[in-house]
Amino acid sequence: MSDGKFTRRALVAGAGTAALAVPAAGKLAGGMIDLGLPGGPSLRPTTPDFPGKRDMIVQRIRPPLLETPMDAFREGVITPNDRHFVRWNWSMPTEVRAGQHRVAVGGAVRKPVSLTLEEIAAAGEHVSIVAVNQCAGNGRGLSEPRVTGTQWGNGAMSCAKWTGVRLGDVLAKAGLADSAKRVRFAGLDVPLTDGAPQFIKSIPLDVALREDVLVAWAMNDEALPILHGFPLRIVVPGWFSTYWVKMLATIEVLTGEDESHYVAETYRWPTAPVKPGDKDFPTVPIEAMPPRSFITSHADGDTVARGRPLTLEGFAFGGDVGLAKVELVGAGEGGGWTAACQLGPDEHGPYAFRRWSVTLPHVTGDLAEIGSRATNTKGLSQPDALVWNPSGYARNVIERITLRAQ
Ligand SMILES: Nc1nc2c(c(=O)[nH]1)N[C@H]1C(S)=C(S)[C@@H](COP(=O)(O)O)O[C@H]1N2
Ligand SMILES: [Mo]
Repeated sequence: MSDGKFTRRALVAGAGTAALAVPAAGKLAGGMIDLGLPGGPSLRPTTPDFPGKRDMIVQRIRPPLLETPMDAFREGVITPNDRHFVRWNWSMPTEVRAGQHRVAVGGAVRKPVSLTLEEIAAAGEHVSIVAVNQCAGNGRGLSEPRVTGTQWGNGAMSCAKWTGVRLGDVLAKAGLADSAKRVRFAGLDVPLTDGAPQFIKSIPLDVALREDVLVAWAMNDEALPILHGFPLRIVVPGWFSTYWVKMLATIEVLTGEDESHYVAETYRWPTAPVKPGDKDFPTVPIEAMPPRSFITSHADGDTVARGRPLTLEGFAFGGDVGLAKVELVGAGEGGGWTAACQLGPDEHGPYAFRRWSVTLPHVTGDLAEIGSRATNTKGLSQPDALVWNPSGYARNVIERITLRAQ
């Protein structure tokens, strides 16, 4: 297991049944954290009480929405499983039996099949990929003006090593019909209210057949914890995690557009800039992630020594491609001033977090509104100003802090 070759035996026999005891509201131990959300309540409880988790920020208990505290990202470029953020839209089954689990593959296929975990694990080569799992609404709570939805700070993202088989190999078990256009996924979770749409998501066939799109059973060399979708989840490196369906139970091949709620009506954003109050503008699904970067060595308001060199550190990711560069930028349109940062080693490939650092030779005064700006290998850079949209999706504005010289 340690080399990432999570075996079939470990998946089927070792993992057995996964169950979750959700802590009761009002009984959570822990403290409070200020997420710095403008225009709304900013304090959230933190707790180590969720099974398999260390201190997490509680956005909601049931179904769980747990945010990763930013200090977790100082520890390294892989987020440990016990600090990986959690998001369930509707509900989450609290017990899953591996032995009874089946994945039905149907729709536009030659021969519909229902696969056991053994059959999934035997469907093809075992592949491990390190990739950032980021909610499309990450950082939504920082939107100004405010928007509706979970008021996340920037901790609805994490980076892990995912191991499984290629989705293409699983689809090959059923054989694609010539009419195949998209591939849709459903998990074991069901809506909490009658008539509400099930959380199902689909991706275009060319994406589904990418070499790096996985049906994964392991996360950082451990069986997927139930909170993260035991026993199987979809992993689409470079795309927002709304497509990374957990507790995968059904794969349905579609012959045309997906008219279901979570593709046709939500998780979409405007094709051109909009203002609060605008209506009936064209939208497209949120898919590939844009680049982002963060300073981890300092927080807003920290003091630094005047007349001395200053080293700043942080991490970045390129989105759906690798990083080209990270710069530190000063205040003002276009940056005012910029300093090239040194990128840490490319240890885990294009979809992973990567460290950066920069040393300013001589602090002469306050460093007002400084931020890091990542540019990916497609030439896409983080914007100076928030690209506001009504659901607060895909935030990637330069995140700024001010340091006081003393
Ligand atoms: N079955 C199922 N899969 C799901 C969801 C869900 O509600 N149900 N939510 C999606 C969304 S919106 C996000 S952000 C990610 C969160 O993954 P994580 O909890 O492993 O961090 O799961 C995705 N997969
Ligand atoms: Mo999400």
